[in-house]
Amino acid sequence: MSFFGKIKDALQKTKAGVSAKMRRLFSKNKLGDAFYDELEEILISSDVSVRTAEEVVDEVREEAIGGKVKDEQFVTDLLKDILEEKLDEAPVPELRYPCVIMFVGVNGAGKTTSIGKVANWFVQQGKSVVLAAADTFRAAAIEQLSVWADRAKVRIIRHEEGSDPAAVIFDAVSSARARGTDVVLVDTAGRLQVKENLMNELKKMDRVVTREFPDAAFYKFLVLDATTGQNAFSQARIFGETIALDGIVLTKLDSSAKGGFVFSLCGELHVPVVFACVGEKIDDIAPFDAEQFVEGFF
Ligand SMILES: Nc1nc2c(ncn2[C@@H]2O[C@H](COP(=O)(O)OP(=O)(O)OP(=O)(O)O)[C@@H](O)[C@H]2O)c(=O)[nH]1
Ligand SMILES: [Mg+2]
Repeated sequence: MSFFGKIKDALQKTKAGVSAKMRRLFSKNKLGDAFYDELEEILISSDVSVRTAEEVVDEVREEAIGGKVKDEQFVTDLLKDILEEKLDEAPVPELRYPCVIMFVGVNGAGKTTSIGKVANWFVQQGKSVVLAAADTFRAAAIEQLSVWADRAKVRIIRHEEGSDPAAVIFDAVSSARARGTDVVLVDTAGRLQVKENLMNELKKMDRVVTREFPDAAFYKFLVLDATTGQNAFSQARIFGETIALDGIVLTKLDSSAKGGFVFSLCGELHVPVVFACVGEKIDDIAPFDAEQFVEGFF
């Protein structure tokens, strides 16, 4: 199946849900307060945040006041446009090279797996890549990343389990600078947003890159498990308070995610989704496509 097919498939459950609910909404309501309340409910039940759902419904209401809203198809198209505009509020940055991309996120979000896929994607774009195994918390994490380095056929910089992650990053960026490597992908240990010491460790890693490789563009991507719904949105908000986030990698879209929180990520936090992942294999990844995502959502 093509990647687009997989995304569509992945969001199919939501699609079925949203369109069926929209049909019901139209069959029993005329435009009015009850209609708009229920429309808001439909969005919220698809993991759109309350604030974004309110904004979206207000926009539909404004169009309706002008007497322009006619039928179900019209409202659906209007909603698609409004939601796509939300995604456009956080445009994906044009990547500059050389660059360092640090992947952060809570435990099990899919950081290590995504790095393997992203490494392979960059190789396919003709870029040279090195991985930094800065999740030194457990030996298994270093081994796991090494397996992905082999699969993607890229270099990896690794230290002993328990060593300082900042030292791994230091070595990786020094090596990249010396060899003229295009992309450094940094794996980090999963951390809960509430653990202050772990969040401080992220800040330290952040400083090492800025200091040791000032010529490189430096991006921080938050990896979010799409199946966690609105919780993913609050993770983004809290991580964003510790380090400036440049992008989101959305994982597990194959596992019945509703995906509505993505509109809030872009519309409220202004952090773009850069990559979308739909499985555990190396090519189960593609750059995020706003239009396609919105189509899949309905
Ligand atoms: N179905 C599915 N599974 C995924 C996807 N991405 C990652 N996984 C799985 O999710 C689990 C966790 O992935 P990891 O890459 O180890 O996650 P992590 O964020 O590095 O985890 P920690 O290092 O423990 O914090 C693994 O079993 C992956 O195979 C995806 O897009 N789809
Ligand atoms: Mg990991």
